[in-house]
Amino acid sequence: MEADVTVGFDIGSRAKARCDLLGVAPYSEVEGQLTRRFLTPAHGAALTTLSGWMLEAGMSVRRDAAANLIGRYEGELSGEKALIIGSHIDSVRNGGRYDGPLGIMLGIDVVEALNRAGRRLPFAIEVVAFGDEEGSRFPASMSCSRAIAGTLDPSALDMTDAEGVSVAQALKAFGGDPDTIASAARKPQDVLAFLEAHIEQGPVLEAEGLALGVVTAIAAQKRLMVRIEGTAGHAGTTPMNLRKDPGPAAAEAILALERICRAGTDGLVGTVGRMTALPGAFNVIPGAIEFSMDIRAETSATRDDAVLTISAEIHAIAAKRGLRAEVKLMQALAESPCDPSLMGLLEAALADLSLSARRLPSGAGHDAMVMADLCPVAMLFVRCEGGISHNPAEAVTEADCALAAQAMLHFIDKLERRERA
Ligand code: HGY
Ligand code: MN
Ligand code: MN
Repeated sequence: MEADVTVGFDIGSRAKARCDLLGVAPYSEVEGQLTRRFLTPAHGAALTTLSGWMLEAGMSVRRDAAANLIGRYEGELSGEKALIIGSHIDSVRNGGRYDGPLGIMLGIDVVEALNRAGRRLPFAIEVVAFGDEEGSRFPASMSCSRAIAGTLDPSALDMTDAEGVSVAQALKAFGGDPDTIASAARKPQDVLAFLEAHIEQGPVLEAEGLALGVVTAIAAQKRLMVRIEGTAGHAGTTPMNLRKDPGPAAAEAILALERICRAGTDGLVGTVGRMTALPGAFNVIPGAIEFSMDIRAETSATRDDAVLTISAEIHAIAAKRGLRAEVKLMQALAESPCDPSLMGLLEAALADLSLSARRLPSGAGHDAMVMADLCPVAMLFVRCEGGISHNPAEAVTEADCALAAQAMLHFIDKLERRERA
């Protein structure tokens, strides 16, 4: 089937519409915005609706022990190794509708197009909705793709959310099975490749007037928690020169992080996304300040140098003020290159559509960087308005989503030819 034929439904733009449909309650925890964290009722509602769409598209559907939703479209023979197409269904707090879900919906659209054309391939296709890519509920992220890749550290199940609920407890309540989570791991011989379509979450494609891009590699990242401890005290009676206040120290530390990252190279970026003063009262000098650090660069070496430099400055700032600082590593993800031969197939697919194949790195993390431990991976970027993401203003066009679906069908054509050669 030449991929450009109409397939009986608006392939690609339907994918966008479905992301919009899942952008509101009950698929969000909060009225009027999209917050869909791992193992919440909103996550469950989304999996129920996605299951129906996967079945309609001609797939069988199952959930694994890690609460991944997996649709499977068999190849010519059953039990064939699979091309996995997928992305994450969870969101950041008050996030956008397309960061994650678009890659799942495009996968469903592509399978439905094949199914409606009665087409079977020398490989199966699986569409996967990973439940925890953002790490917006628990401190670590990527636990679902790690479970599939067989790289999940069991200690991740002990991590707790702000209410003290552990991943294991939440998983059990959700219908997953922490005790058999190792069963979610796929064998490398059962997986042909992983393809993730995702919004770029950056400004490059839009600035160059391009709808789609081919990802070369995904940046290395580290997540750390910093705690600076002083002495809690009365805000009214404690003279300024007698305070052990961690607040100004945290401010100095965050300015140091900004200075070090601004001066960096290799795409170095640093972010403090979460900060808490404890005990957190108007009239109490904080006893401690806790804040998160998200440090990324195109290579782990640059990332690690920056983490060491920033941590040393934090300890020096604390010492100068007679305070105590702790910097705790929560998660490390190494940079992850995409597979050159799959990138070539993606570029050829874009050429079929008379689209230039802009190669670009991803500063954002993706499940693809974890799946790369299991199989060769490829990522297709879709232009997003203003490069805005992790923000309700995140936007894509129907036309670009339709082009992405066509590119994925052409990619599959080429993968089929390669597998039959
Ligand atoms: O943080 C990231 O880069 C991704 O959105 N989880
Ligand atoms: Mn994402
Ligand atoms: Mn994201």
